[in-house]
Amino acid sequence: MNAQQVLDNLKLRFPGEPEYHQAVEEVLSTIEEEYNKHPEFDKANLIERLCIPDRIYTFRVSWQDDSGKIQTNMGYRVQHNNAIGPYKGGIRFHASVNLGILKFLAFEQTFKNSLTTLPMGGAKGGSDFSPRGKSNAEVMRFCQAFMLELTRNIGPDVDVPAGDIGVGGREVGYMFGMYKKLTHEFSGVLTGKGREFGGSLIRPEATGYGNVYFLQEMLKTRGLSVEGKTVLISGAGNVAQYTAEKVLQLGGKVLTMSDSDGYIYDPDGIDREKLDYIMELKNIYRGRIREYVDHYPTAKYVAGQKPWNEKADIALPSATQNEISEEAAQALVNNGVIAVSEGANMPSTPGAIRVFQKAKILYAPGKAANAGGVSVSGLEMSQNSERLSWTAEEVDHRLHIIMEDIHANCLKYGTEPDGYINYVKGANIAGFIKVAKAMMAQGIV
Ligand code: NDP
Ligand code: 2IT
Repeated sequence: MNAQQVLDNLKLRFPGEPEYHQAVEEVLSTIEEEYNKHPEFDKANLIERLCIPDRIYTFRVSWQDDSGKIQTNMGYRVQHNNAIGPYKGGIRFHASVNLGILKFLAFEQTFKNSLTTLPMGGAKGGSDFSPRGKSNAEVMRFCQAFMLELTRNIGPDVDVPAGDIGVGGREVGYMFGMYKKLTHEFSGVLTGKGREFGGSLIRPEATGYGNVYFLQEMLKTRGLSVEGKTVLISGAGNVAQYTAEKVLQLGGKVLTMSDSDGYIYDPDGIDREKLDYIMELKNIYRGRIREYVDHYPTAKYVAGQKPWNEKADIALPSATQNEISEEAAQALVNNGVIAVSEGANMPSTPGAIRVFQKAKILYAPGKAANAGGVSVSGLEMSQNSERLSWTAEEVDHRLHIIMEDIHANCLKYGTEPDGYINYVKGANIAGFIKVAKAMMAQGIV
């Protein structure tokens, strides 16, 4: 294959989906050489079959708001690839959601899930519904209306959704309830469930913890550790919160957290008590991060900005895609950052990645570093199948091993002649090979 030709062709066929094009370009540019070692792949047009989703469901969701008005939103499920297992991936509820964004996420998920060592294909779904400012009753009615349509396309052996931006335990619970009501079936059709009805211990923590375990592995390659390091975190949601928790446990100092309106910087560090405040603020009161400075006046709130101009040793982007521009990456590097590990999906723009790699800092792409979330989802599926639940220690131990394995695989395929580890290349090739072999074995389908 000629990666540029394949990409140009996809852009022509699927215009107006820049995030999808961006994700495909990053993968194709790093796997081209490996792919071309296997002429049988090209004969089977493996590359187009791997880049274009297996199928996409699009539907209208109608629901009634508290004032009695009937609202409509769009709902989607992108089933990208099920060569190595049932479709698996989160659901995002956010005003910015569109098909191009979900196609990028489903594409990435396919490689990420392959890296986890567990048998899961790739998918993603969501809606342009924004839970922000909605009452609990509105969120429930929306989740029910969304599931009314999605039910027929998913199943514990078909496609197993979970959370993502705007979808946490509350939303998964409402969707699970509706699925159960419609199908008369109690199954492991969603992951990230409440622990009382089949949810795995450590699933809420898994993405953030997993990212920090991956960071530890990266730091070890340079004889370093998290202890004593200053850390910038973006976001204040699920991933950001448990990233901060693990950094604190390991003796790091968290300086920032953010939401889509701005960021807070606490020069004394966000300690355990302050993190508890943020968790309560975000998870129970669904408040805004700016409220932090009312409680802790020695901290500052910077409206409309991202935290990347602050000086720190480590950056852990945990909010959303393309949140680190090339200029922001340069600012981080100029300020002496030693490691960037992505909790979010594709938070660094292509220009930012080039800056990190040119500076030869430790840089891990989301599909490797944030794979802990979906890994524990996979472990939740196993527990549901055997109708058992494992202890928190058992799940955390397995998560740790999985993150170490992913790191080892990145090393295997991404170590360059000068010893620099190109984690983007390593993750893409390792994720690709397994899916490619499975697809070849299964014929043209
Ligand atoms: P949450 O909804 O819990 O939190 C999202 C956080 O990011 C919020 O603080 C939110 O602020 C902020 N944010 C969302 N959209 C934007 C935006 N457009 N610009 C700036 N800030 C934004 O989501 P998660 O923590 O679950 O997800 C965060 C990232 O991690 C996403 O990229 C997701 O795909 C990825 N991820 C999540 C996994 C999971 O298990 N949950 C697994 C792997 C990756 P606000 O409140 O203002 O919207
Ligand atoms: O991006 C992701 O990996 C997730 N949102 C988690 C997916 C899952 O199925 O747990």
